[in-house]
Parts: sequence; structure tokens; C-alpha cells
Amino acid sequence: MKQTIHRSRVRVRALLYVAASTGVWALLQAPAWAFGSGVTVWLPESVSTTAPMIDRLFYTILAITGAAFVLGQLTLGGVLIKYRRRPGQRATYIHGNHLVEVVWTAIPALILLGLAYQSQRVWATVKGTPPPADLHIEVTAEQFAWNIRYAGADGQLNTADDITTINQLHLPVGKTVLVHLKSKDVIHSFFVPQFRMKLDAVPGLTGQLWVSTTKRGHYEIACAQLCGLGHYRMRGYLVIESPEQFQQWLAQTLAEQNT
Ligand SMILES: [Cu+2]
Repeated sequence: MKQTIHRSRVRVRALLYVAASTGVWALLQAPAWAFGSGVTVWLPESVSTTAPMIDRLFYTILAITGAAFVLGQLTLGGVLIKYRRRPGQRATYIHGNHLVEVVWTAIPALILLGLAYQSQRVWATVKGTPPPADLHIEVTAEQFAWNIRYAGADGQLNTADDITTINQLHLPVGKTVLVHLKSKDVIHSFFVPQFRMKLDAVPGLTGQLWVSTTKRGHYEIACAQLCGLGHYRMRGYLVIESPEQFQQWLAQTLAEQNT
């Protein structure tokens, strides 16, 4: 009688354990399913050509680590139940198993190599030589604002006819933009979550980041480095619009600047 109760308890515990692990696994996988079906659950929407490849890598790593977690926990639970203390059973001393050790070292090593290869490809695309740009802009961070500079009629930055704005970044959709990033004072960080793009603005250096926009909309530019007391209000506004609207906005900004 006692034995039967004990067994059913163990069974219930095992079931609970499996249910909990499956729940955690499902929770981890939810974003990957959502990504597959185009729903955004975890990450903000993506509006650049490189964002989907970064997301894919992120979700691949999440799925692999999620599966490893669940497998590891299930194995641990299974071993605990199978080899639990039983009356009259003595512990045995074992010396390990070479084959098993080789397998569980080789498989993660291969997975890591695959991930490293994939990461390197994404990195080379995002951080390697930028593609030819349709538009060059200069962004200079300062405590606590973004100074944005567009080339004027001469197509050259840092000349008398430049168009400048504060915290207002407009970009044409479907174009490749090269951002030249500077800082006037301390280290800031230019971050647009929808681009999956972040770059530190370091005084004395000019950083470069490129982006090809894919979707119109209103987004925010955050400073991702604690840059002083006003860091919390260092926020820029990004508008991605049609090339015609962009040209119109540029002309309007220039007219306002000249008056
Ligand atoms: Cu800042």
C-alpha cells in the first residue's frame, strides 16, 4: 500500500516536472514562432535590411539554448527519479564513459562553430565595408542632444549650405544612408532599436554606421550610454518617409533655416 502511494507521488512529481519544463521551453520558443509568422512579441519591429538577419541569429541561439536547457533539465529529472534511493539498493562506483564525454563535447563544439560562422557573416555585413550610400549625414552627439547635419546643394558635408537640425532625423525609405557619428563632449551611443543598430559616439573619433531603411514610420533615437545628468532626456526623433516627402522636408527645413 505504502509503496503504491510512494510510486504515484513520484509519478505526479515527474509529470509536474515535465509540464514545467515544457512550459519554460514554450515560453522560450514563443518569439521564434512569432518571428516565423511575422508577429513581433519580444523585439521591436524591424525597419532595416540587416535587422532580420540579426533577429534570425538571435532566435536561432535562443532556440538552441532553450532546447539544451530543457534537455538538460529533463535528463537531470529523469536520472533523479530513476536512481532515487530504494530500500536494499547499494550505490555503485562508476568511472565515467569516454564515448559519452566525447559526444557531449563534440556536439556543442560543432554547434558553436556553426554559430560563430553565422555570426561572422552577419558581422561582416553589418560592420564591414558599407555599401555605396545614397545619402551621407553627420550626427554629432552632445550633452544632451543629437545635432544632425545634411549636405546642401553642393552634396558636401561641413560646408556653408548644410542643413542642420536638432533631434530631428528624417530618412528616405528604401535608401542606403551612411551616418558619420561624432561627439562634442563625452561618450554617447547612437541607438535605434528598430535598426538593431548601436554605435558609440566617441570624442575625437568619427564612427560610421550604415542602414538601408525598409519601412515608413516614426521611431526614436536613444542615447545608450549614461552620459550625464540629462541622459534620460537625450532623445531624438526619427521619421522614415517617402523620398519625395523627405526632399520636401529638407527644402522646408532649409527655408526655415535661412529666414
Ligand atoms: Cu548621451
